[in-house]
Formats: sequence, structure tokens, C-alpha cells
Amino acid sequence: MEGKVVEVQAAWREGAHVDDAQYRALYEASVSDPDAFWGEHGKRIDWMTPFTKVKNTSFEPGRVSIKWFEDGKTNVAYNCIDRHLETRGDQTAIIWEGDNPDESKHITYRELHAQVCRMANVLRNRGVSKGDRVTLYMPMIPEAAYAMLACARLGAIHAIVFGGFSPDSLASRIQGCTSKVVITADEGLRGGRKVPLKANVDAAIKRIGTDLVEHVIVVRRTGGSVEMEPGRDVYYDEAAEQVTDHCPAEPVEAEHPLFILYTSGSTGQPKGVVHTTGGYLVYAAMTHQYVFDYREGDVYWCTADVGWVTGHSYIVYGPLANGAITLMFEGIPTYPSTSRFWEVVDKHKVNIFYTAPTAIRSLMGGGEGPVKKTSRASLRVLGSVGEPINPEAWEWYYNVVGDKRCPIVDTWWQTETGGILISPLPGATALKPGSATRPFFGVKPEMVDAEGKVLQGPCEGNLCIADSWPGQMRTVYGDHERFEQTYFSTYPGKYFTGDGARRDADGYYWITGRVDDVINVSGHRMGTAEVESSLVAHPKVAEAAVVGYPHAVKGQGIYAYVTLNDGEEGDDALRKELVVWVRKDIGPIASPDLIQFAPGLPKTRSGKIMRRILRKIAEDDFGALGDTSTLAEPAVVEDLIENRQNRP
Ligand code: 6R9
Repeated sequence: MEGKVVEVQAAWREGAHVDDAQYRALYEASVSDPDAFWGEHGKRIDWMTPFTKVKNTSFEPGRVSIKWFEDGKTNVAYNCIDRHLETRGDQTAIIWEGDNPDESKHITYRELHAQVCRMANVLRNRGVSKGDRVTLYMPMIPEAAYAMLACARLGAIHAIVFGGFSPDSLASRIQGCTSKVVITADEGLRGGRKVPLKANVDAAIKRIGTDLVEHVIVVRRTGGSVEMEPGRDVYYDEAAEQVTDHCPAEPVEAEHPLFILYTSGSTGQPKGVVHTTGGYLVYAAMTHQYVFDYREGDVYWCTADVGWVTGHSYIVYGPLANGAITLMFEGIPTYPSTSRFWEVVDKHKVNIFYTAPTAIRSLMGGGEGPVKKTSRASLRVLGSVGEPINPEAWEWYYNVVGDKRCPIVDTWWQTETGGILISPLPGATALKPGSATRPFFGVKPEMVDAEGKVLQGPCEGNLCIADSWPGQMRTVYGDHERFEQTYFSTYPGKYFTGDGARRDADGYYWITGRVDDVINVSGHRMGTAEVESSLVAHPKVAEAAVVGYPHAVKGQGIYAYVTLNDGEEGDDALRKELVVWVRKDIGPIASPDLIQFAPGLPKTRSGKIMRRILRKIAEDDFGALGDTSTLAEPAVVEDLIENRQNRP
């Protein structure tokens, strides 16, 4: 094999779900006869009405349509809870670890059932039924999972908004899917600091007006005092006292929407990604089992927030569908100390640990000490997600955290894909640091060049997926045309991921990052257009262009070129003001790291901003600007280089 290879250790193979030969055989079967393969694996969940049709999908331009198991009926909450009650009612479903290390609890499947039924009844009493949208703006507490599953139980569609988003971002998402009900908490708690969730909901509703949101359900987390609007707002514990813990799970069609999750793209406002019931759950559960080599009794911990897709598929739905023990963590990696992750691993005897490269890189800075003072002997599999993991971070994760004992599954996927598409399998795949390696069952990656020509063998290009898999998003909420346009028009007949990649001689994939105007900051997706439109809304700003640049901890940082209105002075005070402005408008994850005041932006004669040049200057790599012959005013570039902000 080519390049550095970490071979599968004998211990990884022992008891694993698949070895290399089995992977190859299953993969071959899955792509040669998807109907037979998924017809079989579709039975891993329980169906109230069994399906007779398996795959009915088309990527054809103008007629994109994705349906799996379409004549079956099931219920996601039933599959994640009820069907386990007989065999594992007293087993832990969720281990909750609070922000404060003295706070944790275990919730059994039976307790989960009672809690979810209660929450579902509270929602039902407020008029929520099948197909209604419910917005969740929650901290990482068990009630977030109860609320997701309660919606699923009723056939309602949840739309989670990450707790770090601003009131304005929350407002536009509530409006985007017209939610009449919002579930939140008084305050969140992260790293010892309080997050004013309820106050943010109030501000969002103020912005929307009073005619949309009818009910706000407030979980008491900190007990902090919040304003309660009579008739609209209710404390969850008080509402829950009024209802029973019995609530039937509503059978819904396989293609009934389960959730909407807003995500950033290269243009315009965030899109509401729609995932449905049957195919999504089959895919989330199956990938969770095989990619993490999940075994009966394992304690599994994914450090994501439920506000992101990773939290949906790999904290809640995949693990619970498999009857797993899933750990939910309220806090942050550095509180009360930088040993926290590893202390939690020891405290709860975590076997499988799944986190993001940005967390690894930030902990690497503190050296081995905080890791080595913990045991971590329970760990068996390590996972990575959210952005490319650089080989240095991979080696540290493997050597220092895993003591060279644990395989790293570098899992490549997207909000749109619902579950993991490219990843090693612990007992099967020889690892290469920095490579997501090989496709999961049923996934057909295809590399194309800029003209759309399909590339063979080792190559570098744009990553597409040639055919549908059950976990794929079905549409953009309320805008199917945008769905087709965004994902199926660049390379007609294929799903275009927006990522660039390299495929090596062993058929391994190396994701190189986004090739569109999406940047990845600490594993969080941000559209440059969103940050730009926030900046130009500032009264002193005439024009803005935003690009990503390499950042040692965040992966990418946000670099903003800002042209001010005539007569305005660009100084550090205004830089600060603009950062505060964007944080308030979108949320802290969108804060520009560097702002360069630019008298002009490099444009073509037809007026298009030449982002390629802006990226190079932001990377401090202006020796290689490429073709600048189409620039309208070459002098603009001289000034940009002269005043660049990213100097070593
Ligand atoms: C699950 C999630 C998706 C984008 C994706 C890609 C990047 C995610 C990666 C990775 C390299 C990995 N990405 N995992 N890049 N290696 N293992 O992160 O979803 O928030 O929608 O982001 O993240 O660029 O296109 P999402």
C-alpha cells in the first residue's frame, strides 16, 4: 500500500462485526444489488407495516426524487425505545454528564420511555400532531433527547437550532419552518457560564411578532429567573405533572419527515435540510453499529451538540435504535480542566469516543500531561468528524489518547447525507492518517473534474456520489427546486458534495475540504455569504468579502475584507465593533478572526469579486496569485497585499 499505513491490529479484528474480506463482499453486494441489500438491512428496524418496495430514487435533473421503503410504516421513537423494553428495559440508555463534574445520571430505557411519553403528551395537549414543526433551542440535557423523541413519537417534525445561534438566527429558522411551538430551557450551562436561552427565545419572538409562536415550553435547568409570558410560556415540570406517561407511538409512512436541520451553503440563507423516517433510521443505526464496531454493553460517547447533525444521528437516533448506551455531555473539553474528556472516559468507562479534530488540536496545545494522568484503559475505538484531520492531530490522537491501541475512524459525511458515507471499519480497514479511507455499504463515490468528466484510478477532483443511499436528505424544506439546483445541477445526474478530494492508488479517499464558498470553522459550517450579508448590514460598511484561511486550532479561520463607506475610518475600535455586530447577528461561531479594511476589492471587468485572489492573500501566499489579467484595477491587489492581516 501507498504512504504511511497503520495495519489492522489482531485485537481490532477479534469480535469485530466485519473483517476486510467481509467488508469487500458486503460492499460489492450493496452496490451491485441495492434492492436486495437494503431490503435485507431495512429489517433491522421494526415496521408496523412492512415495506414491499425498497429503492425508488432518481438523480435526473428536473425530476430528482428520493424514496426508500416507501410503502412501509414505522415510528422512530418506537424503534429507539419501546422495542427495547422487553429485553433491556433496565439497561441504561443515556448517561448524562453535567457541565459540573459532580453532576451526572443514568437514564434507563424504561425511564426514557416514561419521560418521552410525558413530553409527547405535553406537546399533544398544546395541539401538536403529525406533520407539525416544533423548534428546539436546548442545552445538552436529557430533555433535549426527550423532546426529539417526543416529536418523533407524535409524527411531529423537530427543527433544532444550536444554542450558540443568536436570536435573529433563531427567529429566521422558526419562521422558515413556521413552528408554533418552541422548546427551550431557562438557561444553558457551559464551562461554568450561563447561556440565556429563554431570553434569546423571547428576543426572537419579539422579532417575529406575536402571530406565529403559540407555546414556549421551558425546561428548568439552572433555575435562573426568566420572564414568563402568561398564556404562552409554561415550565416543563409543571406541564408534565398534568399528563400521564402513556402515549402511543404514531405509525408514520417511511417518507414522513422526521426532522429539519438548517445548514449553511455557498449562497443565500441557510437551507432547511429534510430527513425522513425509515431510510434515515436504518442508515443511522447501521453505520453506528459498523463504523464504531458497537457491541452489546459498550459505552459510547459522541461529544457533538444535538444542534448539529452529528448529535442527531450519533448521539440520539443511531445509538438508541441499536439499544446502545449513549453518553450525553453538557460541558466543554477544557472545564474545569483540560483533562475533562479523559476524566469522563474513566468515570463512565467509555469504550467508544467520537469527537472533532478541532477539539484534539486545542487539547494538543496543552501537551500529554493532562491526558496521561488518566487511565483511558476502557477505550477501544476513537472517531473523528467535522473536518479533515491533519496527520499531526491524527498521530497525537492515536499515540497519546489511544496509547496506540485504538483504531481511529475518520468519518466523512454531511448534514445532507444523514449518516457516515466514507470511513474505516475498525476490524477491516488498514488506516492512513488523514484519510477517511473507503465508502460505507451502498455508497458510490465518484470523482469528477471541473468539466464533470468522471475520473478513474488515482486522481484529484470534486467528490460526487453516483447513486442514492437510504440516509440521504430528501429535499430542502419548502423548496425542492433549491434542492435540485444546489446538489444535482453542477454535475447532472450526480449528488455533488461540495467537497474536493483525492483518491490514491489503494482507492482511499482523502477529503481536502470545501471547493465552494462554505468554510469550516472548528467543524462548524459557515457560508461566506451569510457573514458578508451581516457585515454589509452595518451602517459604516459599503462592501465585504469573506474567505477562509488556515487556522492552527479551528482548521479554518474567518478572514473578512471590508470596504467602508466614504468618510469612515477603519481602526481597531471599528474592527471590534464589527466582530460584536456579526456575533450578535449570527452567533459567536461566525465571528471574523481577521478584518482587513480595503479601499477596493479585486474585481473582474464584469464586476465579479475574484475570491481566488482574496483567498491567496488571506493565506499569506501572495507569491502565487495565478492569472490576474482579468483584473479591472490591478493596483487594488497591491494595496491588499501591503495591508494583509495574516502575518506570521
Ligand atoms: C457531519 C458534519 C459537512 C462538511 C463536509 C466536509 C467536512 C466532515 C469530515 C469532513 C474531512 C471528515 N467534513 N467530516 N472533512 N474529513 N471526516 O460535519 O456535517 O456540519 O454538514 O459538515 O464537513 O467539508 O462537506 P456538516
